[in-house]
Amino acid sequence: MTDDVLTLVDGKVGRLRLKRPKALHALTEPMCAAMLDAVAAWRADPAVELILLDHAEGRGFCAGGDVRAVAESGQGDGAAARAFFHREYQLNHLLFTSAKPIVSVMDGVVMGGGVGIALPARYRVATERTMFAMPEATIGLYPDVGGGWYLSRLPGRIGQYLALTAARLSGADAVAIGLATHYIPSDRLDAVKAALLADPQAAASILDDAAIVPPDAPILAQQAQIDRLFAAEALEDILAALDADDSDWARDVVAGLRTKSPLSCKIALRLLRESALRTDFGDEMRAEYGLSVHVCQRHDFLEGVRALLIDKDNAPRWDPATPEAVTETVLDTIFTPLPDGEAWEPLRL
Ligand code: QUE
Repeated sequence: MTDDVLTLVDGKVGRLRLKRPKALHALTEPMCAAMLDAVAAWRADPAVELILLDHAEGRGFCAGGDVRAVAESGQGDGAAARAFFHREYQLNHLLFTSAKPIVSVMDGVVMGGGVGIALPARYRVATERTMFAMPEATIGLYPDVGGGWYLSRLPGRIGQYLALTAARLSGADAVAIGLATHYIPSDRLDAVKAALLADPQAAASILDDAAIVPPDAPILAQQAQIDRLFAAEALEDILAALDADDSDWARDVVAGLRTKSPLSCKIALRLLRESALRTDFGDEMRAEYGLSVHVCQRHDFLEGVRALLIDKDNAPRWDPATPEAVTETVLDTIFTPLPDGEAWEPLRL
């Protein structure tokens, strides 16, 4: 049981409301378990016609997972870290496969674990406050929670760009590349939610009517450069292309990219290559769980959480320290599927 998320039925709408404002609604294992139980129950309940996912108070939407707790476990036997990822990915998968329409309200910060619960929704509402990112390479993780699936399906090389640089997108950017379906000013959200509760069957038209044409999306102005400079399969070649480009944009991007974990970046590139070929989201979650089991006990993740979130010195000492030092052998180990009995499995319904 947890007070950090509200799960309730309001009329014909099942509501999931993140309520952990002191941690920007970052997901804990009990929060994932509570949402999983609720969505599983609503699945078989004809009285629930729509699922509405938002944050209940304070700034939103969701900063990710409780990576401090995950890293603490990773320093020991890793059992709690594995339990967290297993449950979180079951939630991601149950939302993804939900036959009932879901509305996610991506108002405010939407990072990492927040992306994993927002993007499975059929209707994904961005606002002028949306700040979307997959920043895991900053802390020695990689874009999980279905990140391989979503990022590998974005236009051109935008997915690789987002995964490697942790670039932040605006709400307008999110709509422009299909991550969000509607752009609705945040001052209309209360009225939109009230309308959804009153007539959930009309969700599509309620959202269409409330949406406005988004402002210009900066990502579209950058896309040609992204597609060209992130075209290579190898991290070393992407860095070389950025170094050889004399635009201010490329200089800024490569400076940021060089602060990320080289191991995380190489995991991300290989994951996106493999995920693009998958046809089943369950296969994605099984593959990512295998990666997470390996990565959550490795140096870079423990060091990244220390440097960015605990000591906040923002000076992680990555190991391997350079892209060249990340061998195919170490990647092969990390990408080795888990044996039967340890592998991820969807919630049995
Ligand atoms: C990269 C990340 C995360 C991050 C910062 C990064 C992440 C995450 C959080 C986070 C932020 C605030 C909290 C919290 C967690 O920050 O995944 O509990 O209160 O969850 O650079 O991947």
